[in-house]
Amino acid sequence: MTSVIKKILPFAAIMLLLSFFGTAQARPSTPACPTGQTIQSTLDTGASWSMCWEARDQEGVVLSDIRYQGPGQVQRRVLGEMSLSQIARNYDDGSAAEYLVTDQGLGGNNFIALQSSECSGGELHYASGKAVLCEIQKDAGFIYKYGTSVARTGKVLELMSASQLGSYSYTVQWIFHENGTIEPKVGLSGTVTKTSYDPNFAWPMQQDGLGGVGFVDNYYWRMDFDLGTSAWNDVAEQITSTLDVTRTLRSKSIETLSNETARVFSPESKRFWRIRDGSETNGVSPISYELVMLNYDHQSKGANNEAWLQSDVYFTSYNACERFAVDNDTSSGCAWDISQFTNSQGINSNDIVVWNRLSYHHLPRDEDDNVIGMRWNGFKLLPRDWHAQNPL
Ligand SMILES: [Ca+2]
Ligand SMILES: [Ca+2]
Ligand SMILES: [Ca+2]
Ligand SMILES: [Ca+2]
Repeated sequence: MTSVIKKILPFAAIMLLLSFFGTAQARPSTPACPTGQTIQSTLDTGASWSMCWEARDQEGVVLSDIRYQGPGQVQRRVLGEMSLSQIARNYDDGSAAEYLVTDQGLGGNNFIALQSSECSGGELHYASGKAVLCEIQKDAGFIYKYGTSVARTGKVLELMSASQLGSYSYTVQWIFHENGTIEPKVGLSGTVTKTSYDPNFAWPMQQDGLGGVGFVDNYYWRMDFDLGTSAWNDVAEQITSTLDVTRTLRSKSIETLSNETARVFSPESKRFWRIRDGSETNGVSPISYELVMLNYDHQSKGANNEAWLQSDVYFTSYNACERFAVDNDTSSGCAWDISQFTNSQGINSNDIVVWNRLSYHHLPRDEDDNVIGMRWNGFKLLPRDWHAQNPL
């Protein structure tokens, strides 16, 4: 190596660092949130999460500019915005459908004021003077464990709000793990008010045979993935691992979703989806997040051919007025439901929004008399190749 090159190399390295920090400056290390709306949490391993939160009348607590940083790693944005965008309820007795997020709203007066005892060790956040959000770290148990001597435990960041809609209540949680996993959850509780003596629809709860009428809630989460620096270069992929005719070989295939599409989960083909960045890598592979379906046991298409119940996951091109999966405001030129949002616009290397639906059939039982034990439904967003090796 000539002495000239030896002199140039450190200079080039400094310029590279300068350009890196120059980029980092344009993209601040913590989200630029309105005053008092920032959440910044560093967990046991040094992994950290930062984001903004906002209280809306309809969706309740909405999170935005969500960024994850593994210990000693680069901080990267994961999501531009994430919300529980609708709870569509159909009673078993054929009563008119209810759209709880838009009809009643999870926020405003329907927020349940949280007690400091419910957030002990954490921090309460306020909207219009009411404590509506608990930010807290909790023990998460093992991050990994093998052999007799290798184990690591850690914490999770848990954000929790709760809403009272008539006699029913919904507790909304967002759980952020040390390893970058995000876990959105919603818990149903409250009291059963819709009752009937008709055993076709109601499960008897009183001595005279009066019972609670069953219903199906369809929860829809809206996730505006904006991976890395650019929100405009994300790619959605469907991955399947399908058995051949001999049922001895399981072959992987990856399909890029070129246009907006609605898809159905398939345990048989191990179908799942991921959003990956169009350019940023972990040094080898593109950074991405995959959708892990949980609580799929009640998933159903509904009884009335509702277009918005025919698929499980929807991939759309970002459109600001597409806020609610069903019963969306059409006055601003947007469509009414996700099946209409999904109208074949191109999404390959674009600003993508993912909508996930989970059905839950609540058939009351005697133990729901006189308060419904919490029933949780949720799923996970799991980093895939976010790091070139386990960051913890
Ligand atoms: Ca009873
Ligand atoms: Ca991107
Ligand atoms: Ca569209
Ligand atoms: Ca996006």
